[in-house]
Amino acid sequence: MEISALQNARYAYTPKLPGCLSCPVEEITLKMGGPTEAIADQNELRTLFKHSYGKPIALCTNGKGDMTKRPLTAGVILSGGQAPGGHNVIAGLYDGLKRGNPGSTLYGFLGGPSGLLEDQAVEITGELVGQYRNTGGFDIIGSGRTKIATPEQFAAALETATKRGLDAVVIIGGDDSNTNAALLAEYFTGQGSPIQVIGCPKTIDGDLKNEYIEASFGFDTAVKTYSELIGNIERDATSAKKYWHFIKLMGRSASHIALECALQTQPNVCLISEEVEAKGLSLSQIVEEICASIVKRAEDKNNFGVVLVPEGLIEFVPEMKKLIKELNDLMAGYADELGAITNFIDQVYWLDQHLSYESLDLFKTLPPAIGRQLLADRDPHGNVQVSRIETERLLIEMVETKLAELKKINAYTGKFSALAHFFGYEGRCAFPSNFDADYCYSLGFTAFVLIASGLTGYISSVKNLVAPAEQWLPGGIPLTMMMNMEKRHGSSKPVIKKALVELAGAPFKEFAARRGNWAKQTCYQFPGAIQYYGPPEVCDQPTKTLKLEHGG
Ligand code: FBP
Repeated sequence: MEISALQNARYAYTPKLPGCLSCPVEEITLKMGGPTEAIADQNELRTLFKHSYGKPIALCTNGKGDMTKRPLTAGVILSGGQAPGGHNVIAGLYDGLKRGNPGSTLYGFLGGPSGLLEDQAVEITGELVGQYRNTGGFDIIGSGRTKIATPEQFAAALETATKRGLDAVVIIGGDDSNTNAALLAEYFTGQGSPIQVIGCPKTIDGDLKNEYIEASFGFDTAVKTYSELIGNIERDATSAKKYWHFIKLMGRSASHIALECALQTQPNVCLISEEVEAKGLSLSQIVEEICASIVKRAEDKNNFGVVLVPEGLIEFVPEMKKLIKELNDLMAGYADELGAITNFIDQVYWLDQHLSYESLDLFKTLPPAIGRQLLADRDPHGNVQVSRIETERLLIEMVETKLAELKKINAYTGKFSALAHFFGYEGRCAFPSNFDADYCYSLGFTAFVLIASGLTGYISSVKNLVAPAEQWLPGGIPLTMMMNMEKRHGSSKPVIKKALVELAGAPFKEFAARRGNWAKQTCYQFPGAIQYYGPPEVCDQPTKTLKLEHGG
């Protein structure tokens, strides 16, 4: 296979490690804090996690190390959507294990959690991992979205792990996958097994973060990739002056990606789902907000612009949320009956008799393509697959209608021609930025430290990320500390709390203070492509979100 010049160069890149991990492993030790509590619902969680609740926070430091020196056997799983840097987590884990004892073994379970359930794995060798260092993608072992939920699945996971003689399983995933890691750790211990479970925070969506997890890996590279593309489109728009570009950005529920891209590129409009929900905005009010910018810019003969739309927007519009909830319930409750109706017109006829009056009304006003998308299959967690709903096209249609009305009353005299884009997959497998390459390698290496120190039910954590890597603070956070109880599929379940955009947080406040200007004037910024080689101020900067959240 031919290899690109950049890929070759990236093989030679040595990821930076935090200072306290850049020494012989015998000198690494863990400093343990006091007992911890969950963020909410402590009593229920204490009962559900009898063996793993309340463990102390662990911080890596230097001293006389007490990690085991015996050869270890670990298994690693990549879970959920791809995120740049996953290969480096595996590389960091592999290098840590080998530095601890060259006789250690790492298995990679194939295709996500199902690889563990079905015992499908490969041994990760130095040669194999060498082909993937500092590269994007999850293709070294593949990923998947299987949820470990039933008693049989938990038993199958333990059977595979025991059969392979594993000391530990490392799950690299988002909030749902790390919830699974917590449940698996509790189950293994409850069954009397010494097999440890360690999680690693992954997702481009940026919604797995809290006081202890400053960022999920992949967010940095993904937002920089999208911002490059948005900046290019902005420059094209300014050159041609004839299109309004509506750009939907991945991120599932949270709008962190859209917000960061807005801070980097200064578009005319950026919708933030969390704000839409907080203000209870309807679809027509959102359309009015977009039209206000179009009308103002048209007064200056600027019949072009850029609108950023977060992927999960429609689930945050109260009227749409109600409709989606009703559809979810119907699709779950009448799966066979509704599944047997294949024709859209017949599906609408069926919905006529089952949806509430308001939801039916709304459903009928939506373009049929959107209606079809809303009736498409749910993901394994029962969620609408928002990446498949063309919200950007829905908004364009509604804006066109509104502008036509405004034209009739002479409130708008411009020209409106719109183009729709969706950026998601373009950023999930990019070569990790230096930040993600270093962060991921450090997360993987830290996972090894947690394993060799005998911990289970922890997530690998690296803090102080706005400082140079040398000053990063690696450690482990008990997973139960990040959990609360939430309603899922009608019953209360322990889950890691998803972090949505905080309207009182510094990134949103910065955006809110500046967007008025952007709506009327052309203030675009062009971040350009991710740079891997060059001065640190160009190559090693974290995101604006991270800097603003940490006082930068
Ligand atoms: P994770 O939360 O699993 O990291 O997934 C992130 C994501 O890219 C979302 O932004 C998007 O909605 C979803 O995956 C799409 O997933 P798929 O490609 O499996 O449909």
